[in-house]
Amino acid sequence: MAVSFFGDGAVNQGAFHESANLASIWKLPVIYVCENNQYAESLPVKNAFAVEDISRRAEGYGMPGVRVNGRDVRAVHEAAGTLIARARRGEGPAFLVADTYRHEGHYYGDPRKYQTKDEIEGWKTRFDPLVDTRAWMTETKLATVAELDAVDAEVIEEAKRAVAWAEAGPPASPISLPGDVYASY
Ligand SMILES: Cc1ncc(C[n+]2csc(CCOP(=O)(O)OP(=O)(O)O)c2C)c(N)n1
Ligand SMILES: [Mg+2]
Repeated sequence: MAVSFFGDGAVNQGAFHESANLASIWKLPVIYVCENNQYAESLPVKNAFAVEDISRRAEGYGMPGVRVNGRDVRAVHEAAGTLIARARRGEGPAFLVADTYRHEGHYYGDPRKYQTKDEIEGWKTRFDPLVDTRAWMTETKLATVAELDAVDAEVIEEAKRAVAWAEAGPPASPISLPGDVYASY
């Protein structure tokens, strides 16, 4: 299986359409996952798409298009599971659109003039995947608060170790930059 993640902005690039078409013709086991955070840099989705539901784009490539609440971990898991099983049966690729929202700027220091305060505050009251999943796991006794706190602490330590390791290493050579961009480089 190959799973490709990209934003709503990337869906309007030619590369997406060419890839989706070929993957469908060749029945490749690919899941295209669009994280629709409502903006491509500062361009609102409503100004960039002629369809309200981005997952409808899949129709043109003869593959299933599924729209899901991207802030509901269980809904995403279920939708992805169905599409992955289908692809593993050799039935070809699928397009999964996970609706979400951009809670931080596109870049550090982004003044975010393209979002209104009301919109930002409104989205804060909807699902929060981290908070909601945590609550669901503890309420259904899948994990205890202490176990989840331990996972959080472990991840923070791992990230700190990775940063320290990177900072202690030599600067990367510019010639190595395309190393993970081209398969045969
Ligand atoms: C091939 C290419 N074209 C244009 C850009 C300039 N660019 C950088 S981010 C961006 C918008 C991306 O939108 P989206 O995929 O929704 O990501 P988000 O802004 O939500 O992180 C564009 C057009 C780029 N980096 N690469
Ligand atoms: Mg986006």
